[in-house]
Amino acid sequence: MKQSLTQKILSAHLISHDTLPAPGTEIGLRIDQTLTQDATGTMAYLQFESMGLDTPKTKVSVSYVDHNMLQTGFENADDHQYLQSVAAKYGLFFSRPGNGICHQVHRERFAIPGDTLLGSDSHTPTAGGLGMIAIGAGGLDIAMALAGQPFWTGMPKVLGVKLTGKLQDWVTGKDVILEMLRRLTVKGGTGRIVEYYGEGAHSLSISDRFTICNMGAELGATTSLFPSDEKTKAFMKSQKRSEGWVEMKADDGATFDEEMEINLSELEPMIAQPHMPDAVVKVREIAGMPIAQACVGSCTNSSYHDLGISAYILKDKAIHPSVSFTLTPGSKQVFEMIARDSDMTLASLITSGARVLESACGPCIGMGQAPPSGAVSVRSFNRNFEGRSGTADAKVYLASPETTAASALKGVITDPRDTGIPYKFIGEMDEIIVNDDMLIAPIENRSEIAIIRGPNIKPLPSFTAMPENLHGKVLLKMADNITTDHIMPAGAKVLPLRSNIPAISEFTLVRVDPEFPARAREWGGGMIIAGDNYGQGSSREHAALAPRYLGVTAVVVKSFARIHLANLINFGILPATFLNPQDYASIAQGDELVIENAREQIADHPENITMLNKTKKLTYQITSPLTERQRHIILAGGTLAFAKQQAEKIEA
Ligand code: MIC
Ligand code: SF4
Repeated sequence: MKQSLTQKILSAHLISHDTLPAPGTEIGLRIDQTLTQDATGTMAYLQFESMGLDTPKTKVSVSYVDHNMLQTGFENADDHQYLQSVAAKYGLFFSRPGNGICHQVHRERFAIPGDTLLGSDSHTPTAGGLGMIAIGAGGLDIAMALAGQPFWTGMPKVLGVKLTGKLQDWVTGKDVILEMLRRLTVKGGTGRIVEYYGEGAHSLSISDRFTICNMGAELGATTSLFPSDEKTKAFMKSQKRSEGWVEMKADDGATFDEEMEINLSELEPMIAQPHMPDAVVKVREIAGMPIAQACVGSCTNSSYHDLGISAYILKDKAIHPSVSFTLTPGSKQVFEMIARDSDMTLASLITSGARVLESACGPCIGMGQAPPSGAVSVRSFNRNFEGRSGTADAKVYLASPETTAASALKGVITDPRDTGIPYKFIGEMDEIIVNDDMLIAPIENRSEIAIIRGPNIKPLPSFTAMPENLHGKVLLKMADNITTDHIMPAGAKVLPLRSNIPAISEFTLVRVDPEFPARAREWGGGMIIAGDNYGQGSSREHAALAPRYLGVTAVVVKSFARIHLANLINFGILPATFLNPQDYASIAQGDELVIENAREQIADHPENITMLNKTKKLTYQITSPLTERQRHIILAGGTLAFAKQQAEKIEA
């Protein structure tokens, strides 16, 4: 049978079945590599530690530090020390602060075509640009993969995207993924792996491929990937990793579950408007809008190409007086290359007045560089959720580095084709300085290594099993597209508390309702109601862990985003959707809800659970998308509790 590339890699890693089952069936995959970043890593390793193993079972596992880098107090630095000592103790690679953003460094130094990667960050699919199946997940799933457990997920549909034609000058991979978002929306990729193929796919530069796969996360896709071809080979050669290259592609004539086509020749520069990555229009439709800030960087667009083209646009010119322009090299490697190349890229950026930041997530996650009140900020990033920039009423637009730099130059949103600057192709460098001094490799003899736990590292909370009856009030009712940035905000104030659940839980849902944590405490926990695509965005398991800590027992919505759904199950919160979506309208905050014989209902018929609204005297049917395995997890009170139960059974 002719296979897609996705099917080839999935079948080679399938543990749960002999052959790939129908879409939707739960599958277990063998994981070759894992990555964590500091904001999710501390929890992942606290959980890994609690499993009592001494070495990871994966081929390669890397712990990065890139999110929590402001260090305005001891918290960030405590986390870094903890992570470095855990990596040393258990034999993981440790990427030191300053080495770069996890997804940029991982593609440079570790990604391998045909392998699987699981990362505790939703943009892990970036590595798909190299022909790898790379999936984002919660920290606990990473801990389980480190322990040699399979990664469980629904068998995705494969969406084949045939790319034809060739990009015009000034049009980029970012414009391709923005077009995908315009067509499919932030829900369009749910339950799917997006596989790009065709002549157009091979014509795209390697950095364009990474950008497209990175922002496939915004489509809600499980992951995205490109074939591994001559350009992949050249990239790996430049990284001195030629031995890892293999050609990988779909068989000629392979069919996909779903198909679509994009003619690259017809694309123009695109831009996503506030506050969703799918609110996409052509740049020319809104050109002329004054801006106060422009930022090039983030794991989407901080490659050598992205900085090089920004420098070229700004060469010998000053940034517009009303604009603050920040620029982040995605890794130490990129930083060094712009400092040493023959175009004097870094020097011309400094001349133009760019504010060059250290290699980290920075403004993308609200760690500094908040824009002025009500201002427009154009960013080459991947997310523009309300308030994420650190300024509640800022208006963030997402575009290519080309559009971002052109706008910084002109002071207004500008199509790069309208600057009058002649086009110049800037690719990745063939000759790269490869220096892994900031990557600490695992050592053999680790028994004497002690783990360092500063005061910011708090023990994991433990949770009890699901009670017989679930009974509680509706703590909050929300609309569609609630993001994990709503549920558990990031930014300079909250991010440092990622390894301190009691402290961070005080920020749960405050973006939607500042009274939420107090109410949850006063009412002794309760339930959450929301609309479609609940929990889209980040992989942060704190968006499940903190509500659980505050006593949330069930989340009933119209539909879920994939990673958040898995995180809820991992922490023993019952996730469910309305069998009759109209029922959503009849529930209000404060209503008293009861699921009688919850344990029995979940064990016997999770697809049809009866829930009573005692306040309105109504009965609802809700459905929980639980597999057999997940039912046991929910009943036990979460994945860790379940794993413990299993271990006790084996001992007994
Ligand atoms: C993000 O972009 O939202 C983050 C911060 O990288 C998150 C992870 C986190 O919340 O720590 C992600 O995308 O998973
Ligand atoms: Fe970091 Fe932003 Fe990428 Fe998340 S999206 S990993 S915060 S750069």
